[in-house]
Formats: sequence, structure tokens, C-alpha cells
Amino acid sequence: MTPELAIEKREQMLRDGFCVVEDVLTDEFLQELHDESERLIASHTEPAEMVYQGQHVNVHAADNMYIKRLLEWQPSRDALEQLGFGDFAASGGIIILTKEAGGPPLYWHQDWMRWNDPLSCTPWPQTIFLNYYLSDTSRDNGCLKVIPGTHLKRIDLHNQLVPAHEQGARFIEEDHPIMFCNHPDQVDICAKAGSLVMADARLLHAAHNNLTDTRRTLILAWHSRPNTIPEYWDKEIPEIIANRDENGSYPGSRIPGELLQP
Ligand SMILES: O=C(O)CCC(=O)C(=O)O
Ligand SMILES: [Fe+2]
Repeated sequence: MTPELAIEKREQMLRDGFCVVEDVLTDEFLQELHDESERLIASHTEPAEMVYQGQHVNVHAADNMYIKRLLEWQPSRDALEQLGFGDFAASGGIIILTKEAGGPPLYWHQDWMRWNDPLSCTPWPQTIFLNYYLSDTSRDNGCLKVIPGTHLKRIDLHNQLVPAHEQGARFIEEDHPIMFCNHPDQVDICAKAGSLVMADARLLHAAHNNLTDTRRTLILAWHSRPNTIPEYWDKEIPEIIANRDENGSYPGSRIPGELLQP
């Protein structure tokens, strides 16, 4: 990646809340991750309520050499470094998520869990997911879709959503008119296998259903950075961030409240 391209990707992360870095995994490592994820899925029983996320297998790097290698993968670390995101650290584990053959879509949601914390207002990302899709993704096999800019700005959908995952959305009907809607501002992210798809945890995202007869597998790795001003940041620091008390008490919440404004 040229320095110019890296800046472009960072700007896209800040403005839109996501970006894609191509050709990060080698074909050989991709095949190993594919084989390993199939092996792990084979000995896993998918709970019924996980159907929208598909198989949901948590794996710790300390228990699995392939996952350890993935979280330390130099081309990914280099890409983060080039974007100015070198201070993001992996959580120590990953989640294998799938769209099973013929599987349903994933509902609209965002994954930030600290909506009572002024940190919700950083104009830069604090928590991101790194997604490695193990096959090429498209509308047909259930690619990711996002609504650009929603990590910083409230839209109509925020006020109508059932909170994600265990907080409610796992238990909705498959024809829920809002949670599975097509939004006029949505963008499909068709990714090549081996690309790195990254997004801000606050971004509204979902995934299409899988119309094919082949499982679409994703390895998702959460990364977070320290609660500091990033080195690349040369613009104004919002007052709410400058005045934030690092020792304040901010009860966790997945529901965007008044810290997310239209
Ligand atoms: O399946 C995908 O592409 C995204 C998964 C996701 O965002 C989630 O499970 O929170
Ligand atoms: Fe998500």
C-alpha cells in the first residue's frame, strides 16, 4: 500500500466508518484458515438463536496456532500501522461467523457497547472489527452491508432498531420489516477472499442472506486502542473528549442515546 492509499483508507474509516485492504492473506494461509474453521465448525453445535449470525464459534489465540498466527499476521499489522492504527490491539480471540447455505440475513445493528461514555463521540475509531472473509463475498452469498457515516451520526433507523444480539435481535422473526430492511443509503461490501474488511464498532451494518448452496465463513477479530488522542489526529479535539474523566463511571450500553446526534 502506498502512503497516499493508506491515508485515503484512514480518511474513509473516519468519514464512512469502514474500509477494505486487499490481498492481506496469502492463498496458502487462507486455505489453512478455511480447513481449520471447517474443523472447528464440525465439532460445534449452533444454538438456534444464533441463526442470523450463523455458526458462532469463539476461539482464543492461546488455544489455537492458526488463530494466534492470524492475530499476529504481519501484513495485517503493517496495514494497521500504515493507516495510523498501529496502536490497535487484538482482544486475544476471534469469532467464526457464517452464513450457512441458504441461510437468513443478519439484522441491522452496531456493536459499540459504551454509549454512556463520552468516548462514543471520538471522531476517530476506538474499537474496530477486522473481518476476514474466507471466500469471495457478493450479494448472492450474503456479503456485509453498511450505512456509511452512521458511526458518527444518528439516522432514522437508529430509533427503530431492536438492540443487537443477546440484547434482543437474536429473538426476532425472520421477516422483521425494519431489522432486515433494505435502506436507501446502504452499501454492499463485496470482498475478495483474503482481503481485510475493517469497520468502526459504532457503524450500522448487516449482512444479506445466502442464496447459494455453499457456506460463507467469516473470521471476525475485535481490536481496540488506548483512550488517548491518536498521533495522526491534527484537527480540533471535541470538548466532550477533552473533558472526559478517564476514571468516570459509564455503565455499559449498546443502545445509542443522546451521545449520538442526527
Ligand atoms: O456476517 C457478517 O458479515 C457480519 C457479522 C457481524 O457483524 C456480527 O455478527 O456482529
Ligand atoms: Fe456486527
